[in-house]
Amino acid sequence: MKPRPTKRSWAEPWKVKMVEPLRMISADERRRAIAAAGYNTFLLRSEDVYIDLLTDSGTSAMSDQQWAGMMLGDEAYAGSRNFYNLEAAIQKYYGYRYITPTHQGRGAENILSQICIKPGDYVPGNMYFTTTRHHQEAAGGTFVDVVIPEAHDPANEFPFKGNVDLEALAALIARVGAAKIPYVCVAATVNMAGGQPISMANMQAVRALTRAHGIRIFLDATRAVENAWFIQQLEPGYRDRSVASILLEFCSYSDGCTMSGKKDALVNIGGWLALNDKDLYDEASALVVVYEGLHTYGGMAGRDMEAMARGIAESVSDDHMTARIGQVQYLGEMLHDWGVPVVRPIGGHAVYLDARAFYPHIPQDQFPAQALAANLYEESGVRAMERGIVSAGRDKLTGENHHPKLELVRLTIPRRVYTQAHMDVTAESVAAVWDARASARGLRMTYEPRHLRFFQARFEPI
Ligand code: PM9
Repeated sequence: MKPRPTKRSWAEPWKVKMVEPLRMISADERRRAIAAAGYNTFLLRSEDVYIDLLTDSGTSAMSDQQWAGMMLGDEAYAGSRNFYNLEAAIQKYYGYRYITPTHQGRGAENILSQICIKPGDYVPGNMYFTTTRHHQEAAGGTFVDVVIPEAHDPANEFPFKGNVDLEALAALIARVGAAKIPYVCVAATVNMAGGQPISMANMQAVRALTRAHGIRIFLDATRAVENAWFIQQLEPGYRDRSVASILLEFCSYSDGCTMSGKKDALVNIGGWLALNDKDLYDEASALVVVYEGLHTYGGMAGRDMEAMARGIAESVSDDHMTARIGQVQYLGEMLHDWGVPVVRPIGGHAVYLDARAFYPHIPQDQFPAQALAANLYEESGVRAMERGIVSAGRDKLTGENHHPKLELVRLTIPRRVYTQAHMDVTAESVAAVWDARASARGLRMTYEPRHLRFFQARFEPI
């Protein structure tokens, strides 16, 4: 008999009411499918995928309460009752004053960038995100990475690797002047660093520094509830506070946020832009009508706004967050225990494989993370996403490839969708690719789109 573990486990605070069958296609079919997709997992058909860990964006399972809310959609063009429910939920849980929905996160990023950034401005942030930086650059700004150096080291165990490097931010302000910095873009958690959180203490310090210079802070709140859970678990003084109260305090140190509701807010589509300044909001809502729709729907159906309002309330539940991040950590710790190189500590929404450590023989210009994601699909039907040199794109001035220190493959866990058994199968599939690492080959890019190339680029094996 094995010794009985003494731990007490968490379990999901829900049970399953409806299922969607999955299907695994044969190894031959997978080989053909990934070749036809140009070795880019974004270009696979979803019906050829067994376990889909491409993204946690828009892939959550909604609750019965959310589905019930869908039936209460008020599809009026203007002033839908669901907008007011959504506005009230954002005000209650995030604390911002003025809100306009957008079709998804990048819609909000576009509006914010256009109203705040002038050509020649600098936008510091705790690591780039693809769509965020794209809109900042399209508005004429230059993104400056001010995340702490630990964030660029996959093995570093620092618990708050999403923190802003205050000295680097102060140095930028001294170098270019506060007038050239329309705002600091703070992401919580930091996606490209491995879903790593930023601490409350660091956020307070960023607020103090920026206030002294009259610079605004806009939060990328896409996974701020997950960030609040990490603060509760890891930061002294927050263990007895609810995730909801931590979220509210965290947001209070910013002047507004962009949001992709497709992540934390447990919906399949939607986002918002929230601002505390009325004049800025007026400018934003004048642009929303150009790009998104009227300011009371911003590209969303009434029913989708209702689902998001209800999803926000569900997302801040402590039990939900414990199970959500618990599942991510279950997968990550299993791989780590088996000696598979993953970004440490395990982040909030995904487990990130360190492709440099997998394939030290493949130079970064031969796209090791892209190759690893393709190999994982071919091996097992598990779909992951490249987060390395392909995602990083090119320098907007020189046209040269960015060479990020982190060359990663992201196994992203949708919320309330897969079971521990799916995590076990995923871990075993990754381990099989790890065992076969010596024979892996790099890729050559055969088609490069002009914008956000990782979505549509095509490759062939070298
Ligand atoms: N994130 C993700 O898979 C969607 C596809 S990749 C662009 O991680 C942050 C931190 C995100 C994010 C999307 C957006 C954009 C903004 N900030 O996809 O436009 O992770 O709703 O949000 C994806 P939308």
